[in-house]
Amino acid sequence: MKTQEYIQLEENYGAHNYHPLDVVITRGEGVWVYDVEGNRYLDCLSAYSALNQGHVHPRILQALIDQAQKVTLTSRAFRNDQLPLLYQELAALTGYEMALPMNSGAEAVETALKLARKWAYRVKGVPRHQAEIITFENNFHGRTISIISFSSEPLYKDDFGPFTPGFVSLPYGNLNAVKQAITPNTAAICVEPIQGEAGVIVPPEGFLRGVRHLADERNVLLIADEIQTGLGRTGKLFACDHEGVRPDMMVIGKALSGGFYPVSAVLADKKIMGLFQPGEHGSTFGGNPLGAAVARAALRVLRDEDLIANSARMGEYFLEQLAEIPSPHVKEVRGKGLLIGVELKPEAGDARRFCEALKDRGILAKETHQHVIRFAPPLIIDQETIDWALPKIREVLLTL
Ligand code: IF1
Repeated sequence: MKTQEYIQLEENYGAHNYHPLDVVITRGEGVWVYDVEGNRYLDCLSAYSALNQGHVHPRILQALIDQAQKVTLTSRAFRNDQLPLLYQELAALTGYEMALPMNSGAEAVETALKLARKWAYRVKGVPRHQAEIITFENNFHGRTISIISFSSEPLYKDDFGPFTPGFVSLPYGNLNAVKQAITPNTAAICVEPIQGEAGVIVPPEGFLRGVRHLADERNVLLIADEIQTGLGRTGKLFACDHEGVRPDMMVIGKALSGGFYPVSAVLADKKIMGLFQPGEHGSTFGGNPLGAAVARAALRVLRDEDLIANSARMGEYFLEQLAEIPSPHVKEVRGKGLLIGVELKPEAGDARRFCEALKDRGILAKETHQHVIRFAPPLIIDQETIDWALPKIREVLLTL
């Protein structure tokens, strides 16, 4: 079948909850993907940072195959021989004493919010069901009704009320607003260390440290959503590491499985994670041996191939080169590591047309919020590949 035939099927039978580029991918390998007509594209989205290790990484694929031939799912009613090892390896890698495994990022965020509320009632002494959680405008933490209840994006929220109460939304990066908003009922502050979906918004230097200090001072938990920014994406293991901040709860997902299988987790020390009692929380697939084996391999690849350092090096180079393009359309180039946003001036029109032009030149990137083109290739990318892409990106930014 040809591209248009696949598109027609998708349009006829699939919900239209996305507006994808008209490229039908049939194969992926490393930083490259191939469409049904055999065209090759550089993947500059990495499935929103789930593919830090690149497409179909052979070591993770082998771990998937090996485990799939043994046992894939035991439920948590019984135990399996992969989850304990993932726990141990996550603790060794991140320094958190415990983990709770889920599947999607949203499920892990919901888990963290539930745990923060429980901590508020059982430890801090907040009156039951009056816990408040501080979040930030233009956040993105997932698509569940509780999470979109504190979204500031009408598109994600407006038709889906009534909303879950107990959330306070503040201007991102505004430390004084946080200071003013904390009350005796504040359980936690939930923050993306860099706002990915909002357009790769990097907060002012010191913001995360300031939030950490306020949380300590006012007996409030700090939850960092590193589902997109974590596991090497910004040139450090976690984006919080750029400011030396250690959240009370770290939420991870996406690249935790190298794009092979939905695996997410909440990381915390025992004094917080130990609050969960048997039966209070869970999920059918959460902690399954197949996902655990895949996640173990994905973390091994991150370490063994030194992808965090490569992300820092290649990200610095890529951002520097993009910033030097004298495009009349570009307002700002920003980011950390290989999480880069090119913000266009409003008069440049919709960033989508730039992404369409990039696609025609063999580069797949995604616009976010109309004016920002996100460049987030797999962390395995090398300078030669970046140098292959730059003239094409330059041509689009200079000639459109
Ligand atoms: C979509 C956005 C990115 C995330 C952070 C939690 C989640 C995500 C920081 C939830 C997921 C994905 C979801 C996907 C597109 C993509 C996205 F555009 F939606 F916002 F990356 F920026 N925290 N982000 O980025 O994880 O439940 O999806 O596993 O929903 O369109 P999930």
